Amino acid sequence: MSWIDLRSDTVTRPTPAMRRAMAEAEVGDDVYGEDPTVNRLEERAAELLGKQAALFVPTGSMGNLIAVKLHTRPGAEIVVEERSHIFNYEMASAAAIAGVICRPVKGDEGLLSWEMVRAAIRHGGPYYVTPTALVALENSHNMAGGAVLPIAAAEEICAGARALGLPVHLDGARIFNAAIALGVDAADVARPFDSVMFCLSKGLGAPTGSLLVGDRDFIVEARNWRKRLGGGMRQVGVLAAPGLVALEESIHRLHEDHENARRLASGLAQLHGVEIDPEKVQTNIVIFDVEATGLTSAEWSAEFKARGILANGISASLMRMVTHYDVDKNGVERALAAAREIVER
Ligand code: TLP
Repeated sequence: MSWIDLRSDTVTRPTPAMRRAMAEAEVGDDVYGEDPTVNRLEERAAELLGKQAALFVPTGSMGNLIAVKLHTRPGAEIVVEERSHIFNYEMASAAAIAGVICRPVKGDEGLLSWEMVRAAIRHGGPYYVTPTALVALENSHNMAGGAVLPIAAAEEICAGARALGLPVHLDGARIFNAAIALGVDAADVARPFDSVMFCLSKGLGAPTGSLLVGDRDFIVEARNWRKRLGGGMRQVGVLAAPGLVALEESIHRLHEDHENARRLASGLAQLHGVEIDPEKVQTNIVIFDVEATGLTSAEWSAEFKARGILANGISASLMRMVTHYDVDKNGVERALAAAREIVER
């Protein structure tokens, strides 16, 4: 059976061009700053995001952790959206390694406003203990169905936070998806933020790697923290090379994933007991509620799997499907046909 894998856009495999680039990559010892391919990737990432400098990190989680660590001191709090990746999926690294706690705030369908953030900011003092040190946003917002935060809202939050002396980090794992949905450049999405992390290994299709971008001094310190976390990676040009291909080629086809996600959502919305508003699908993530079908998400996953479709539940009643370049229109139709069978079983 040929599988249609909609569990995540992390499952994408390197393209032939990426594999060639890996084989041919010029390399050196990156801990000495001598890997020319890594250096080119970092320069290109900074340029695309409109920041001074960038650091290649093995994962998005490490990029977020380094940012949290650098913007805070132990004993502080960071304001995040309640479904954010930093709060839910990073093994509490903010607490375990940076020594801060997350103050989760419920956004409107995942999207925070300055009013919501401001209400969660705390100034410390003998009773009102933990002071806020950082605000961290996510765009697109993975577990809010790939929702996109408009530029004006991001600007307002960043300006408000800055006026209170607080930096703002962006978990931009899928910043290029957000930029396409907004019809702007990634640099426009990144502009108001002090630091941004984005991933090469999601819809862009590179086998691994993320970039942390920000001011030059911030990135110098970030490099020290990457080393401290065991992330001095030596001849890692073989991994940076597919990242360069991703930045040249993959960005230009992400809109296809968004079209496929909308097609998927519209088809699912027709099915009895499946709840989703296709109008709200802005990028490549489709989250739908299956409670009214009488099956749990685990049962849906099993039923899908029996029909060659891979998709995970993200709660007892919510399923997530993520489109990417290994799933074409036919794959979407196969997933919809399977969903139809499950509902009509
Ligand atoms: N997301 C993964 C899972 O961890 C949930 C996925 O399948 O979507 N920020 C965001 C918004 C992410 O979605 C992810 C990964 C990360 C950070 C972490 O990236 P990695 O996996 O490279 O550490």
